[in-house]
Amino acid sequence: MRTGKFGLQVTAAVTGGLLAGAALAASPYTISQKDREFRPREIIIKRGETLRFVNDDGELLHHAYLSSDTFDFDTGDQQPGNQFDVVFSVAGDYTVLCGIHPKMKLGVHVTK
Ligand SMILES: [Cu+2]
Repeated sequence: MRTGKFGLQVTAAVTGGLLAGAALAASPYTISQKDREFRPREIIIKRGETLRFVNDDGELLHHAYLSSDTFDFDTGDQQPGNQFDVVFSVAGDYTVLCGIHPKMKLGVHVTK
């Protein structure tokens, strides 16, 4: 799954040119979802870098999402063990929430 998803981004970058920043990004930064928390709770990345949302809980579902004027995503319900990559293509300061656990918050600061 990891290889397939990355491969998809590379293909899109080569063919479309729009996702070149994503293809050039460093290895994804892992955001763990465990015990109803995002770990870490804050992260600073550069525009075009990828966060990998992983459900590290044994039984709980998680559902990370972000809704803002400039950027949004939605992982859908994530089963334990599931991972979901998000390329942050727009600079800004964001708060990622979990649709299942309202107290879960992740600060993402995307620099240019
Ligand atoms: Cu959650």
